[in-house]
Amino acid sequence: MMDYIARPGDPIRKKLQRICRDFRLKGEVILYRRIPNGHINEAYYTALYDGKEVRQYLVQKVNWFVFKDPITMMHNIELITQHIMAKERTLERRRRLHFHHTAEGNNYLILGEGEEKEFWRVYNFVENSVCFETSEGNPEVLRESGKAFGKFMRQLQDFDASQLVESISHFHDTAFRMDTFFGIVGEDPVGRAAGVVQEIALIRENREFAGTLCRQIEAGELPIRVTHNDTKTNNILFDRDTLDPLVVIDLDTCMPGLACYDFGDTIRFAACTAEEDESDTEKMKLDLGLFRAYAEGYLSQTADILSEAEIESLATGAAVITLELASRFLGDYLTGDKYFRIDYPEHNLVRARAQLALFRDMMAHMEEMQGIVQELAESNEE
Ligand code: GN1
Ligand code: MG
Repeated sequence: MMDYIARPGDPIRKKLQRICRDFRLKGEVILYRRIPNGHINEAYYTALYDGKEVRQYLVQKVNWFVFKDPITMMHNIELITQHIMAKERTLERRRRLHFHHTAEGNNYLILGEGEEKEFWRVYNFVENSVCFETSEGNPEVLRESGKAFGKFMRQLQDFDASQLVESISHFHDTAFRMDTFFGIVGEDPVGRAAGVVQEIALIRENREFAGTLCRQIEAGELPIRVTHNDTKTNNILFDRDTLDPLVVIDLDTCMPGLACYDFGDTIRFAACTAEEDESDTEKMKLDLGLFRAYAEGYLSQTADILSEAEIESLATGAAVITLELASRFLGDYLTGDKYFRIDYPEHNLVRARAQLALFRDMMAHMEEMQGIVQELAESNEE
């Protein structure tokens, strides 16, 4: 990763300096670095020096196209972080998310006007931490991630969900996502549908299955909880030396949802044999050893609070969310790549194909996944 020694005339440095000043942070920007993780927002590690001390921050531009009402979203985040803090009063600084405030008392800053408007926020940079873009085949990473996301949901058990406004409506409403996807296919706005007939057909064949969890919500079988909704392993910061999970980050989509989507999204992202955007779909498989490790960690924190139906839904959640994301990536490809940041022209298509390959493999191993979850849930009861 590149460090940029911040030079006085550099426009990014200038902007970061201005933002830091508005957040009442002392010192000059001496170093910054673009953080490459995430497909939506834009983040910079930023170091300030005030003549005595170097202080480090995370300065982030929120994607206004994706988050239509970021002020309300920041209010959600404030409530959530306060709730966690109130429970864990002795939490050391590295284990917390702390957002800075402007002189007006806002945890955000709006720069520019009209089409040029930008939404910025600043929070603490967690020193000596790492996040994982894949599990690197290491079951410990999965086990610890399971504990961290399980604990996160546990901490929000008694949080009044009615206080939260959905930052993106229908975010994990898979039936709605399917309707949206087939709407895009019908319109075919940039003329790409003819090139992805097989992928569309595979999603169509599984459209009924995709609605499974939505039907269970409607039937009152699955409770709505406050969930994270974006549980990739890169949304946990780990201690670089001990691999102890320090803090769950990226709370932008924290809102009412299903436990099994949170469970399933880490499985999708990290309990597999290749990265989210692997171009060789043969390499994209579910790894049942990693699945077990995550389920162990997750259930160690949640087995006593999840209902039987929720426990049964965990493996289904992995397959449903993988199919849902495949439809989102492919939908974005068919729309001309407006939502997810891409590194090359067919990136969203490659991502969609990788997710579809993983989905198929998950369906082929559904019974094994379910068996592992049941076995672990029972052993947690003992
Ligand atoms: C996006 O921004 P990032 O990378 O944490 C997306 C998630 C997807 C994920 C796929 C707000 O998350 O829903 O699962 O990409 N976030 C939003 O990697 O759409
Ligand atoms: Mg993220």
